[in-house]
Amino acid sequence: MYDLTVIIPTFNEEANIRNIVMAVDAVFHENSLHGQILVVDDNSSDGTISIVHELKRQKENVEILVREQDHGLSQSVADGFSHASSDVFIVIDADFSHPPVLIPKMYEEIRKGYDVVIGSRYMEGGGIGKWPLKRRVISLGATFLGRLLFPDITDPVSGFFAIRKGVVDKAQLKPRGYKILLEVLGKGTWEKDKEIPFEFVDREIGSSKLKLITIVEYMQQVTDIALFSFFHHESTTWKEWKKMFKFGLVGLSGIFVNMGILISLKDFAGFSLPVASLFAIELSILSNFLLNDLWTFRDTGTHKLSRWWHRLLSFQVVSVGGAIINFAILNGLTYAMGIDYRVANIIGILIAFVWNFILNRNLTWMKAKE
Ligand SMILES: Nc1nc2c(ncn2[C@@H]2O[C@H](COP(=O)(O)OP(=O)(O)OP(=O)(O)O)[C@@H](O)[C@H]2O)c(=O)[nH]1
Ligand SMILES: [Mg+2]
Repeated sequence: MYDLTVIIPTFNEEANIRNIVMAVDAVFHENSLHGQILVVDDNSSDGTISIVHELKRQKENVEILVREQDHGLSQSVADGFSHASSDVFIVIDADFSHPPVLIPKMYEEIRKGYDVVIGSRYMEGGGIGKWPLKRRVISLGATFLGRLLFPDITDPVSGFFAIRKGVVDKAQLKPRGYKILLEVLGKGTWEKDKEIPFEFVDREIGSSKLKLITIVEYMQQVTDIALFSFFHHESTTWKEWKKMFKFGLVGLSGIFVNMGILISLKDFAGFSLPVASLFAIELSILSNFLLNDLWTFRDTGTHKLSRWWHRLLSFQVVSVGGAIINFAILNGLTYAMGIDYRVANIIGILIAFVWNFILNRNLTWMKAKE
């Protein structure tokens, strides 16, 4: 049994593979680590596989897994997890983008009790070097989406990370695309994470395999993890996302209440449109309040701290503010910027929604003080 396994996914890396294996092995020696090197190759057509076989003859801690089906970086890393002979896995690119000298530090943090240790390009001290604009934008977009899921992690899509075996051994990973770390964070079992800054180094040799399809796959992955987390995760972040979702459902129900009352009062009770509409708006605000009070924010403990009519008053004021925002954005975008009024209204509704949620969350149903 080894102390740790360094997993190196490869696809046509004949120009780098020898050097990276040697560099990782040298780091093991310098730090007296009993480490395994597991190359997971997607049946490269160049000399990668034969070079690793040659290295394997010289070093008993080198292993190779050649995959012939289900080509893909994330799938390869996930296969690496199940073939590793240790309880700590560190994933590193073959092209020297990730500095092998950080391996002992990552291992040490795992030993200290962290479940996941991430090499971060986006925290202080980290960096992405001289990436062209397009790559920067794609990477920032991907990181931004990832951070919605894991707001405390600066680089949830890093390709350089260490995990304890227990994080993934029972996880139902659905690996695809490039961002295996996000899948591990989303589906794995872990509590403590730590990030270590590093400067991403652009590959000097060999070619990049990033394709546009990876962006589409990534969107699917984010959606999938979001759904999974919604039902399985009980962290503070996810509780807030759930509240926002419920708040949105209540908002939708309000549209039906509003329409129902408007139609009944106008067409059946003979009220004039302005009067019917005022009643419809006010009654939908009241029904939204009731549902949010009894359902969305039931678990906040606010009920013990404030009177119901204080909450109602606060909700009422915030809702009027939201309506004004909606009104101003709809008219502003339509008249001042010439944007289609339907698009303008959707933007107005979304911004008013965020306003309503944030203010009601923090004023009407403020978190109970612990
Ligand atoms: N097994 C396997 N490894 C892959 C695959 N695609 C990429 N890799 C490896 O994963 C690591 C990262 O891939 P890169 O092509 O360097 O991706 P990148 O860092 O985003 O792009 P560049 O550095 O610009 O090439 C490298 O070690 C690749 O050899 C794949 O489909 N299967
Ligand atoms: Mg690379």
